[in-house]
Amino acid sequence: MTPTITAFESSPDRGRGLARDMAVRWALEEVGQPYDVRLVSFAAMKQPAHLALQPFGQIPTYEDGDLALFESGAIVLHVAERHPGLLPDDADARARAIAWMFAALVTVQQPIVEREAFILMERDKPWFAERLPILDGRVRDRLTQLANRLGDADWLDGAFSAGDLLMVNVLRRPAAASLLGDYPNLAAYVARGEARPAFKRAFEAQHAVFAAASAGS
Ligand SMILES: N[C@@H](CCC(=O)N[C@@H](CS)C(=O)NCC(=O)O)C(=O)O
Repeated sequence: MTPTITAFESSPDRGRGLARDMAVRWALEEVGQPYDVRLVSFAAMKQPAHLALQPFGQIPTYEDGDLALFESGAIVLHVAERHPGLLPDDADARARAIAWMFAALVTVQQPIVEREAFILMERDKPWFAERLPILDGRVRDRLTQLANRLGDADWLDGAFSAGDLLMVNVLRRPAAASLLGDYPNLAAYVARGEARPAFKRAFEAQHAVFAAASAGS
């Protein structure tokens, strides 16, 4: 069966490939699994039909036969477990790749998303100028630690894995990307991820939704 994922009908990122269906699209492209996309509006995401698939009223979701999944990381893991290419065969290496998936979505993404939300929601607050360097510092701590671990390797632990896919995707978020100039090996790591043909296909597919919506509006 061809799985169906959900994505924004009208993405607030204006086609920059930042919405989290990007990770799912990229994983499906990496393993060569075709997929359908159901576009949803913000209003539809909060309706019972979508909430039955995604209890928090968000995208992406993934449906394949009787299986319905939410959480981009869980979907990427599911895809990686069922197709060769995104997780090593060796059991220990596989466990380490999965650890990097968690590291990306929890340890690294958390301060990045916090900085992002702060800039978006609190820019006009009197405490903005004082607090921003604190949140910058938290992102920089993680980027420094990650840069030290990556060193001059191409990927985090041997061959490209679902851990790299999620990590690159997290580092593409503007709150991290804007600081990457100070971390040349991380900037090169993200560029390597974005140069993968599967990434490009996923990006173009997501961008096409934005382009079509813009042409129609
Ligand atoms: N942890 C979730 C986060 C999903 C998420 O934040 N989705 C955003 C788009 S990137 C969304 O649907 N936002 C709309 C909303 O929360 O109302 C995942 O990784 O799937």
